[in-house]
Amino acid sequence: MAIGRIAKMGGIASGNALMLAWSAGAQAELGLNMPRGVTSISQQVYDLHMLIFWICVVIGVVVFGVRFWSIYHHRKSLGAVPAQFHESTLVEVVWTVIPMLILIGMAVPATKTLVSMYDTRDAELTVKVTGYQWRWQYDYINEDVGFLSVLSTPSAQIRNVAAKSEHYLLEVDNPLVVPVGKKVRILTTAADVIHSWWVPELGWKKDAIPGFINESWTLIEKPGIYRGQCAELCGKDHGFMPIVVKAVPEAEFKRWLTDMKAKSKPSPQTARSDSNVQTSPGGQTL
Ligand SMILES: [Cu+2]
Repeated sequence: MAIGRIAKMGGIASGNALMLAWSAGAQAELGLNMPRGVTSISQQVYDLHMLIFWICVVIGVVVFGVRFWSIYHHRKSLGAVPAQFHESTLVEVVWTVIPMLILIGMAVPATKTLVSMYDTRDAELTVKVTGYQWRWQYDYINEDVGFLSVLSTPSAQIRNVAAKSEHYLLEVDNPLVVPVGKKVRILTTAADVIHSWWVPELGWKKDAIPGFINESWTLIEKPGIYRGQCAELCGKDHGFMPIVVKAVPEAEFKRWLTDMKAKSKPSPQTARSDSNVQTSPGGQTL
């Protein structure tokens, strides 16, 4: 009796622990799930992911439920006798039609999300992102603004001779600055090997391939700093080319753009001496 009660209490306790583990807070802390993100696309991607996840959970529960029920209720000790039949048209129709309906039910929302992810029309700003070993170049198309974005974590932290900072390996000297509430088209390419531009809060990841331009877009609704990394193994310093996106109100963005234009304007003397010299992003003369 006492053992039964203890077992029951143990069951309740482990049930509660399981529920706790499943609470949203616990999930966020453990980082088990993908982030909801800060754009309408990232929310759509998250909702789609959860929808497909729960469909899979229901399929799993139903299939394993029927299986375990059948094993238990048709066990040999009860004297179960297997049915003898072959080629049941009804069974074949049922196990073809049900998965087909499930797949169509998944394909409709997935296609809708994909179509909106690829719809780069009416973008108000275009930024070209170029991957290099091991840094990113951001060019604001038609704005004459372009710069390199390089890891800014001090090497002492990397060599473990200084304490690690809060955004260790996820900080850069020049972040990509974009206005909030504006549709920004992002063209991704690379100049040496394949990289991948990935900021989880934006809801997508885009390969940066030499010779190709991949298109995507984002519309960030909340000002903030969003961090990501190169997501394609691209060489020895692959882990040292983070991405930082700074989303700011439009007025602040315009001020920043004006400052950058003023900064990037070469002085007449430099323009003259550099007129026939091309430089690589690393600064080496080509
Ligand atoms: Cu890379």
